Amino acid sequence: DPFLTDPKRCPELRTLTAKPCNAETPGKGLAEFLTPNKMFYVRNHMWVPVVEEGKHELTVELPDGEEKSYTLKELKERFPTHKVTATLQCAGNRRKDMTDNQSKVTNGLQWTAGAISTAEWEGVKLKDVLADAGLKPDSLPEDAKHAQFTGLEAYGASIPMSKAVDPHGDVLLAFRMNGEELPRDHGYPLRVIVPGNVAARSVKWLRKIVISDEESLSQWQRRDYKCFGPNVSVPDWSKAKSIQEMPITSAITGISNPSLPKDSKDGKPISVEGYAYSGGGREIVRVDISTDGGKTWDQAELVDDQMNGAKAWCWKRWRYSGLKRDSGKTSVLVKATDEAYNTQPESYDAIYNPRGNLATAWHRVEIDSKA
Ligand code: MTE
Ligand code: MO
Repeated sequence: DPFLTDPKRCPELRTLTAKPCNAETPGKGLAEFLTPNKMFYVRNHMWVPVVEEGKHELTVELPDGEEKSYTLKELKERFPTHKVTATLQCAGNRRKDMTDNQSKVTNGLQWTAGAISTAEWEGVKLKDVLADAGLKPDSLPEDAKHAQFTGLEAYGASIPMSKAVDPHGDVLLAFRMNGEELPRDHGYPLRVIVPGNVAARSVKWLRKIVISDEESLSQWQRRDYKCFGPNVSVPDWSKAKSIQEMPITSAITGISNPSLPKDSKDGKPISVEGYAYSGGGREIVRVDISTDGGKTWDQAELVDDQMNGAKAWCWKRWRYSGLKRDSGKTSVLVKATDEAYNTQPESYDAIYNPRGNLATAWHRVEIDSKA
């Protein structure tokens, strides 16, 4: 049983599968800007590799076949370290919402809104290591189109070179998370962090980087993390682009009904909180809330947070206090807008896909008359 050596996990995580471990962040963890490491969602396709830090090496292979290897110690000593605050979100975050609202099967872990978390990552810049290995950003060879990453358990994925060497891209080879050593579940001793992109590209337990004219050949690059039209049930995988930058999404993570001040004739007080996130470093600029199923809208307050990085790689938490005017059963809705004025689709009708990826419709939580 290769899972026998997996680490112990925090009981507060909401476990979907134990072997491999897939567990989402509980509401308590989603309420904080930096997710505590022990409550950071875990998405493992296999077991957690057992690594001796002193023996771990990262190998970089260039298009001409030349290789260069680095020990952890060399990476830490030879390159400047940087801190980048970034949200990781699984392509399947909120998949259960798509399933429930379409009454159609989606194939994959039925995540609710907790396959997303935020941390301050510390490590060296991928672009610096690539330059040292011989890849100068101003004279990239023609066939240097993708940076492929391989983990110790054989998981793999890639990102386009433009992101890998972007001076404002903040791609890290990270060895620390929220001021602590990288936990085993999150890639100890070394992982890639690709801010703004789907978390599937942030390969854990990183052992090799290959610079290639092709994307990674792994199924996680060529199949699983792609999206198709709502009518397509048997996709031609080669026809769709792999998911990289994430689209905009938002979710309600808490609703409460303070009974003070006294309920007015206009309605019952209600407080709502949650997160909004957009990929590509696009900042969240507005969050709209409805407490009457979409008849009327108001804006939530965006919570200001401290972050490091060239762009807005993090979720924005928001909170709203208002009145629920409908006395009967209704729903609370949230939708967000980013700096490019991207917003979320109203329903899943037009974005359903059997893989259940990118479930970004307005988040809707039903509340009854007592709420
Ligand atoms: N890297 C390796 N080596 N193995 C994996 O299973 N899962 C990927 C990515 N990197 C994975 C991996 C996926 S799909 C996600 S969503 C994120 O890691 C999850 O990162 P986390 O477990 O630190 O939250
Ligand atoms: Mo994922």
